[in-house]
Amino acid sequence: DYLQKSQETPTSLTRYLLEVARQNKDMGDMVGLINGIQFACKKIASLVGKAGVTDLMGLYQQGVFNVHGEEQKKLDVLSNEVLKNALKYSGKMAVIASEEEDVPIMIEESYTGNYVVVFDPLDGSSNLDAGLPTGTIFGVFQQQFSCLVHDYEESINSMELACLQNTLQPGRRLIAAGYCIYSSSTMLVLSLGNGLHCFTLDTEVGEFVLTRANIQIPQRGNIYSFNDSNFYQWDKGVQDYIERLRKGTNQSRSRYSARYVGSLVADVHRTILYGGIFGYPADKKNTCGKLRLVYECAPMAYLVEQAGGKATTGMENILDLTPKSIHERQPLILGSPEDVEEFLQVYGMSR
Ligand code: AHM
Ligand code: MG
Repeated sequence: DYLQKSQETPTSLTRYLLEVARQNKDMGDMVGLINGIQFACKKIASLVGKAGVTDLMGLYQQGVFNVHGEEQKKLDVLSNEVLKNALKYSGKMAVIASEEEDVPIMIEESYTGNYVVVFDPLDGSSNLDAGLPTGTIFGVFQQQFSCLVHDYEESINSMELACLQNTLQPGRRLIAAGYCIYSSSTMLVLSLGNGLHCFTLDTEVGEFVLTRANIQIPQRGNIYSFNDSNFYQWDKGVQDYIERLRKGTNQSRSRYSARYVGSLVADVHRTILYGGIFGYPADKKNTCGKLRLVYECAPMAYLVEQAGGKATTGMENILDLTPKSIHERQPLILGSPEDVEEFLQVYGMSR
């Protein structure tokens, strides 16, 4: 059995994408785009993997802060460049928005296509120096407004406005999303709107290969993943819910385990595979939560829904929110459908 299995040709991501393009004639460009992203993820995986020996750990420039008021890591900056370049030369891009860029950027005219990609190139980078998991998150929209300058006299402002509007689309309009986790193995988890599929990097051949197709999140889990140190800063509804899980007075009458890496990609990946609930709610300090709607919450919500799960702010479905600004933050609660439903009930009672 083992011999037979090892001789079968596994489905590589490249082969999967070619098959998608063969079956859907209008997906050709999307396939080119995802190919660009998979190349960038391989490159970032390699950079992250040898960061300790190539002096890539630590800060980019001490005392220099990004748009979020945080000091960027060397690998934050590098990963952003790698992804930007891969997208640019895919020839399919119109606009990109990144956690590491102050404003959305229009891709050079010669390479202009129709897609808008929002991304966080290296999420959880505070974990890097300890060798803990990090990840890349991305979402793809269709361009809504042309950013091209047809008339040289047209003001630069209207071009910038079009760029911005393209990136402020509700998650419901995503046509693809994914994340890549850099951990004990590198996995690209992807949806083109047709279910959620996981591809693991086979480092010997340098290809992502399909390791889980049509992933379904368990209906209910027994793990909760919240930053517990914020407990006394949370709303009463969140506190009540977490206390039920700790005491075992919740609907399933079982005490939940706590797991929290502090790296969104790792915490969401585990939640999708094992079930349960992940949350970064609002608290007294972060009154809108911490995570960014455009390139963290919305793509993750899209992927969790593709696996049969749910994602909410506690008040609204994440995918229904129209962002007002590119770096807007929102509370994010996601996971197994029964767990998220129970959260909404308990949270709703306290409002
Ligand atoms: P980053 O984009 O600066 O890396 O921050 C996002 C990270 C997420 O990966 C993670 O879920 C969260 O911040 C953890 O925050 P905290 O340390 O407050 O629990
Ligand atoms: Mg991030």
